[in-house]
Amino acid sequence: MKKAAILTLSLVALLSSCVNNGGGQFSSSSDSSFSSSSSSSSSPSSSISSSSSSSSSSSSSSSSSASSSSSSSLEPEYLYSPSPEDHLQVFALEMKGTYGNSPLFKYGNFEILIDGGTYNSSSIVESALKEHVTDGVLDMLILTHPHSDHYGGMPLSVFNGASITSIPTIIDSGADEYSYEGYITAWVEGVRDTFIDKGSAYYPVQSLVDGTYPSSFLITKDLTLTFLDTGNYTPAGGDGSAGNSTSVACSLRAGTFDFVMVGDLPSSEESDLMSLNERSSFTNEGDTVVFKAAHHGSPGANSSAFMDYLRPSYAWCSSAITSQSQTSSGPKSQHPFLAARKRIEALTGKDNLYWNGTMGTIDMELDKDFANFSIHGEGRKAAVYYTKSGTKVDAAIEKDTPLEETEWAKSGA
Ligand SMILES: [Ca+2]
Repeated sequence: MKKAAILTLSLVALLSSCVNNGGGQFSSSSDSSFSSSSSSSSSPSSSISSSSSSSSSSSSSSSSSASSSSSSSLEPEYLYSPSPEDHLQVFALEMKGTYGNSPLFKYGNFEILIDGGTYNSSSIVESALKEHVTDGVLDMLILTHPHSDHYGGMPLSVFNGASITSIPTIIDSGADEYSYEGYITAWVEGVRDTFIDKGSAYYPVQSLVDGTYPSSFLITKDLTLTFLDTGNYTPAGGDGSAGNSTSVACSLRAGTFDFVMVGDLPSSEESDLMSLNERSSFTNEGDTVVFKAAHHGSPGANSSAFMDYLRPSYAWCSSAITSQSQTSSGPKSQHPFLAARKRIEALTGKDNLYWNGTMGTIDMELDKDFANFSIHGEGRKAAVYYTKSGTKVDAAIEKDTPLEETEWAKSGA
């Protein structure tokens, strides 16, 4: 019941938020229970679109004042109108405490945050939002799955502290329930419901891959966010106890670059993703794939088969160095584990795998023509570590260093 209320609200919210953005509305690719009780009089168009061609479909609502645009011959409407100098920046935020994951994408005034790391990382997330979301509108917020190293660093206070006044689109794995109460209070009731009440459109990811809504969000003509079916998403309003397996998988295409992220998806579910999605459904032959290592570089993810399927040219790992990560003989093995690194590097090469444990926040950037790609670290601030001989490793020296060239990796960790 609550689910239905939220979804109905969401529909209205999406329509109003799109109007506020000056962008389009959505086109439903099939009749849906989600949209049935809506009273909207707006006509459907296409700021999100199905990845399988045909866009302008009909709505189940009986729109009385169908106006302007719903012919398939028209240009699709995009969520964002870019300025000439806009270019893509990706900030893989430095994390504190174990694990943690939080990339922030920024294209002009359009931002997407995916997860927020652990509670310890909240000040980093808040600072990043303050610095980069200058219009107060965080355009999309995605929580990949209901684990605290993903939602813990982005409680409501973080968004309030960063003066985020609206989040037009929220997407998560679909869980309303989880055994850990913190998920309900911090995420479901804390962030999600609060912003839905303020007008956010909310999509459980299952509704983006089962035909209820289109699977792609058209941000600009060069920027598209596509959600990939894994066959393992939590039904809307369900229990998220399957955890990592329910992780949201998506790919952000920017020109000929594709940023692929699958949360903490384990290898068996990577296989499910491969069987359900042709690689060509989200990336073109010859595109450059940039991969966020699955599950912080866990050996139980990032399978060789998945790497062969994705064929990444670059990858980054998101996890933190902690005080527990040292032994008297130097760094000890932790995420990202060597077995996973080797499987990723079989495709990227050793020089193109990066880790924000040693680099701090990783800044990735494409120029405005989507031609030149660069990766730099801002420098590790959250942690210190020592070599086997007890020498403190200077953060500044390793800020741009690929993972296998760091003192950490050279120690055998
Ligand atoms: Ca914005």
